[in-house]
Amino acid sequence: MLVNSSMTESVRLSIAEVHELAVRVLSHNGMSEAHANAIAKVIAAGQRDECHSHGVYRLLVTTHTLRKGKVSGTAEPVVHDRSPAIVAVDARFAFSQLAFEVGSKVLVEKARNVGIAALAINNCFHFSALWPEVEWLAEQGLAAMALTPSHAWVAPAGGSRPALGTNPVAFGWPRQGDFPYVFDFATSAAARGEIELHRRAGTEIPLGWGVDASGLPTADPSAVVNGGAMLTFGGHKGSALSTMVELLAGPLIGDLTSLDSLALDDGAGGTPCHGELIVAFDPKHFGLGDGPGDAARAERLFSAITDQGARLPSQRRFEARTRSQSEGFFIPQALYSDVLALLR
Ligand code: NDP
Ligand code: PYC
Repeated sequence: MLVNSSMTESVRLSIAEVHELAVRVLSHNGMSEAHANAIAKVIAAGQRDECHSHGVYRLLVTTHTLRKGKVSGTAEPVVHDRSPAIVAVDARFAFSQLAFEVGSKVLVEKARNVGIAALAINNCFHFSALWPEVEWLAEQGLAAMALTPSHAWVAPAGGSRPALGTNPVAFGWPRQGDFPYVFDFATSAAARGEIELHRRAGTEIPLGWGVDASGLPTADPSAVVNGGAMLTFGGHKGSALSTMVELLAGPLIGDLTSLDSLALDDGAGGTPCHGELIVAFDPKHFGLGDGPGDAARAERLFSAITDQGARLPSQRRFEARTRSQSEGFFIPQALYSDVLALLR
């Protein structure tokens, strides 16, 4: 660890140091080794890829949720084999990562056998980005989608009262000899974590991210968080997509909506608790994967995007990853101090 002299308010850490710090903080706050390791992996990966809203910052929220006694730090996930194409994992009110680690292996097996398969994770506290999951599935040669609700912080298009979660949608597509094609975004104009980071830094948010308690557009992150509402991206389109996420990763899999999750939180300010749906497609069963034709058509599409100077989603992330692997990365000193305080 090294303090950057030109940016005295930042601290440089390596990926291994963040992983170790995360394990230490989570274990100190009562989490089992298996959960702490599974969570440390996604937190270190988030920071490595410069996804600041889902990196080291998340240690504050996860620990707060542990200390409030909301989440189990030790419950082992239980797998329910529902059908040849469906596996459910009951996270038993622990965080989602260990449930994904266990369930995703069964998901891959089922997708390879049947062609398309779904993993439903139930009763999980969910704080993480979804790209680590679809990226891993793409590395196994599968196309994949992941959806999850959150807390009801977001107003539907045309309204001003929160009813929807920030509800991310992620997609991964396997590519030969390259990073997979991956996108992962909240269906709100920005993730809640981005607004929280602006609030911590005392900076304004772009107009269009949220409204204040009177339903008026605001650049003040605190006004959005305290009594206001976040907005969906793309107006009614984001609103409908977000509603789809609520339905597919909520009632369809026997789990909570973002409204239910916020009610369950009961003012504790903890991580949302609900379900997650992950669907995997094995290209071989759909006729793709037989070589040149279809995979090449997908590659021509990617080239048509990048040849004109547009970038593929995740490209920034992959570049950050390469940089972080050799140089480490900087996090704000204030965040580092707040995380160290969790060891007391
Ligand atoms: P962003 O708007 O930052 O990015 C969304 C996606 O768009 C990324 O794949 C990003 O790639 C890509 N992208 C961004 N700019 C461009 C561009 N100019 N051209 C092409 N692609 C681009 O993300 P959000 O704020 O919406 O979400 C951040 C994270 O928050 C997500 O990982 C999401 O899973 C997580 N989240 C988790 C929730 C939960 O309940 N667990 C709830 C809500 C969000 P790149 O990364 O390379 O920039
Ligand atoms: O950033 O919107 C968010 C979020 C919600 C739950 C985890 N991250």
